[in-house]
This record gives sequence, structure tokens and C-alpha cells, in this order.
Amino acid sequence: MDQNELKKILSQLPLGDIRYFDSIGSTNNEALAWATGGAKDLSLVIADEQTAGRGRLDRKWFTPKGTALAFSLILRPTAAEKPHLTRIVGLAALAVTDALRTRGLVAQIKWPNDVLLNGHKVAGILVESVWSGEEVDCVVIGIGVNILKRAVPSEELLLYPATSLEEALGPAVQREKILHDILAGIIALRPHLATDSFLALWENVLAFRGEQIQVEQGDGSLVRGKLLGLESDGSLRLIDENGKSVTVRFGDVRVRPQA
Ligand code: BT5
Repeated sequence: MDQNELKKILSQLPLGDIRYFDSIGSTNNEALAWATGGAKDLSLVIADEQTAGRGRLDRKWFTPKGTALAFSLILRPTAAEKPHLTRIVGLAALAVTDALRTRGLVAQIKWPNDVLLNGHKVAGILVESVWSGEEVDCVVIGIGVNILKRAVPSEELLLYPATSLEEALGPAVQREKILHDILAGIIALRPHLATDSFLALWENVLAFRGEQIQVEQGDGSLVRGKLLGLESDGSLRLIDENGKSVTVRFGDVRVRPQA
């Protein structure tokens, strides 16, 4: 990664401190430890390669050297933000979709934490918290974006088809600029986290809205229905075949269009 370009571009944002690594296990692990140790709000961990990148439930996230964005942003939520922490994954996903949409791409959110381009996963988000007793002290937003085609793992490693920005935009993708735009988006949207308009923005970019989907839950059970939108806390709102409304909460869920 071009360090000078990175410094220059990040200096335009009101970030906390920044830790850059050529290679690291997981930027989220580093950020969680740093947050526990007192990192400032909006501190950033960024790496050119992850050797033990994580998805949800300790699934693997692949970040081969020089091919992708992998970073973790530490938020110290304010008292006003604390009742709305389940919306943070939406904040991150919206910032990613916005950064891609300004480049003319039709990006959508596959609830809860994937960003799709043309139905293929281009980015993944992992939000984790540091607790202090009963209260969340810090939230770590981990984001991985496939920039080059080489970032995309082979098909047998994937739960869902994947793509890269190079695939969509050609080879001249500026990694540092995309990082800047995603961070700027998070910072700009954050004051609106508690508002109805934030929820509406999030709903508007949901993939499969108005379509029949199936959701596989952690216990293996399947929920089928039409995706209507989001509840106030960011849970997914469906209506099933019998016209009954169903709420899918965050957790181990896999959303798919119905075959
Ligand atoms: C995610 O989990 O999609 C969250 C990924 C978060 C990664 C970031 S990178 C910076 C920060 N540091 C970390 O250690 N993590 C965060 P999930 O929905 O569980 O999806 C994981 C699944 O995505 C895997 O099981 C693979 O099938 C697939 N996958 C792995 N690497 C991928 C890639 N580069 N592109 C597309 N799909 C991938």
C-alpha cells in the first residue's frame, strides 16, 4: 500500500490514531485489544494482508497481500448512540454501498453484513464489541473489500459467489480513495444513526427487497417469506406464506433468494 498516499488521504478525516501493518493476523483482533487498552474514538487499524482474517462465527476471511482493503475502525459510542448499537452494521454497510454507488455501481446489502455487486459478495463486515460490565465500551467495525480479482478466494472456499471491484470497474481502482470514502461515509452517517431517515436509507439498499427469500438460522431451521424491510433495531422483517409477519434477528443467519 502506498504509505504516503494513505497518510495524505487519511489526514483529511477526523480520525483518532492509526496503526498500519504490512501483514497481520486480523485487524479486528488488533483493534479489539487496542480498544480494551484505551484507543481513542475513530482509531483505525489497517493492513495490506491478513493471515487469520475472520468472518462471523470464526469463519475465515481471505485477504491476500496487496489485493484488498482490510481495516477496523474503533468507535466509542456516545450515550445517545448506545441504544442503537444494532444499527452499526447498517452504518458500515451503507458507507460501503455509498462509496461504490458514487462510482456508478449498483451495490446492495445482503442483510446483515455483506455487500453485493451484481449479486456477488464484494465486501464483508464484522462488528464486534468490547464490554465494560453491562455496558458496551467500544465497537469495532471490521471491513474487508475485494479490490483486485486476486482477492477473491476460489469457489470451493466460498459460501456465496464473490467478486472484486477490478471485475466491475477495471484495473484502475484506487484502494486508498475507496478507504477514504468508506470512512468519510461512516463519519457523515454516524450522527443520523438514531433517525428514521437512516433506517430508510438502509432499507433502500437491501438486496431482495420485495422478493421471496429463505433464511437459514443458526439452529438449522428455515424461515421463508417475502422480504419487506427492517424493524427499528435493524432486524429483518418478512411476511410468510400465511401472511404472518416474521422478524429475523441478528445472529447466525444466511439469507438466500428462494430457488
Ligand atoms: C463476513 O463474514 O463477511 C465478515 C468479513 C469481515 C472481514 C473483515 S477484514 C477486516 C476485519 N478483520 C477481520 O479479521 N475481519 C474483518 P461472514 O458473513 O461470516 O462470511 C465469511 C464467508 O465469506 C467465508 O466463510 C467465505 O465463504 C467467504 N469469504 C471469505 N473470504 C472472502 C473474500 N475475500 N471475498 C468474498 N467472500 C469471502
